[in-house]
Amino acid sequence: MNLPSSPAAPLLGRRTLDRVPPALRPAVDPGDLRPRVVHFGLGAFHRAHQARYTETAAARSGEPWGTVVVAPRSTGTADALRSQDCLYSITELRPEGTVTRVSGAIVDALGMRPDAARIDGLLASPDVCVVSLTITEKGYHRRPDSGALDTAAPGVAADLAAGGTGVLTTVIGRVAAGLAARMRSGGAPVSVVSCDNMAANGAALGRVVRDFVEAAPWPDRQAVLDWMATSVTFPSTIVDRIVPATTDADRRAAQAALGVHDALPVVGEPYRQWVLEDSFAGPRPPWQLDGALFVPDVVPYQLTKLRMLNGCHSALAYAGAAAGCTTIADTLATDWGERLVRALCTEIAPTLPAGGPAPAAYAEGLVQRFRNPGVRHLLRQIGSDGSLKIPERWLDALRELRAASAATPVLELALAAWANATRPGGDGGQLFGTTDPAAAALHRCWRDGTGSAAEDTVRRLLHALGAADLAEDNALTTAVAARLPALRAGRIEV
Ligand code: CS2
Repeated sequence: MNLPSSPAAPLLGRRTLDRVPPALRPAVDPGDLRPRVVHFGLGAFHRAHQARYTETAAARSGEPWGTVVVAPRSTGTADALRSQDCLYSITELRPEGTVTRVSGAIVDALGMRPDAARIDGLLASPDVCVVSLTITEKGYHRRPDSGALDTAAPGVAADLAAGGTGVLTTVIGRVAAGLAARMRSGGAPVSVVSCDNMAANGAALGRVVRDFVEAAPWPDRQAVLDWMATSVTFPSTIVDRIVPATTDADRRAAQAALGVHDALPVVGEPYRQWVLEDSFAGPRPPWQLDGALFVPDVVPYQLTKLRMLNGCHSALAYAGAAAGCTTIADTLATDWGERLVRALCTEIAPTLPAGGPAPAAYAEGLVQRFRNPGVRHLLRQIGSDGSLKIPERWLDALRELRAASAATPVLELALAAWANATRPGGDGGQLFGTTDPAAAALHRCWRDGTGSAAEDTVRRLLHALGAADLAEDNALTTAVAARLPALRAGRIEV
């Protein structure tokens, strides 16, 4: 039975903190912190990852690094967080049991639309020197072919039509407007840090923010661009921690550990890592005090993580769905799961630049992390937004390998598993319950067109991903199509 935890217990907050066992209380008193970091996206991942690093950095340095979190769309989580004085718990899901602790990293929680003026004020304040983002791949509104800002995307077009000021709907518009406000009020340097799973995520973010400024009807937009060139950096980063969606069982367990009711607990695996490009424009939290790594070039780490961890995640998500599994741990318990992880890692290893983690040891680590029975990471969660994730995770590696005439059987299997999962389900959604902003276009790939052969469908699907080059690779589309019957029958042949 999945009963929610009892809201009748006193709510977590500053006044009830004395009921929480001392060892589980925050490492810092949020009252001692100041707003110095503004973070867009207050999902579980930020709260379990960057917020954790920032809290430790503040605690160990004694510097007042507090984070103001901004909810881009709904204000429900921000309101709920504020009603707990921005305190929430993090539970580490260790194979042998759980460890829960309250985090005090967050000093305020705002809604992007209702609090637009406050956010601009914060972004303009010289006290704030880091702006970070976890808004998922779709929050960047990049054109799949060029990576430029898609100014025709409805949210972006609406923000530009609104003059790029006031209440905006996209984070990219809000960040651009905030940077303009910062330049106009003194222009203290600032670092804007993407924490989303994209190759060269710093450059990708810098590009769309600059594109927004260029398209905005501001008379001083050229001055904003010139100032950005000298005073704003967009360091690339690799964030890593497996953070499954919180369940009612997690909420009950957090309440049992804390003795108070936490409406917003997060859970995550014990492992966490953060690698950052050492190119900050001004002061930043000393995240290295919590193990973050600052390096001159993040590319080897970034591609290893994207192609190995995230690449395997997506492959397991779609293959696992075909085989009737629910979680990543379920797939690792099959007779093909571990083989798929190891084979995909071996296949893509030659595409990884030197200087990152050793591929074989990394693959071994993945098998251990994915096996963790305490982590209920739903394949549905990982499989969602595939049209935006797959190009980052698989397609560049596939291009490189095919250009070198290397065999790519595992990436072909992965692509076929994704294709299989894009079939329309009975309820009009995607077959296995995943969601995708391109779902309607993907469904059409199964219906439209002149040819009915599976190769044609695969070709159309690759076009829908913006991969026209791969769509024209007949050997690839034939190999992918040949995998579909087994997948339809729930057989994973690695
Ligand atoms: C996952 C990631 O949902 C997904 O697509 O692959 O969220 C993954 O768990 C994290 O990147 C791990 O750091």
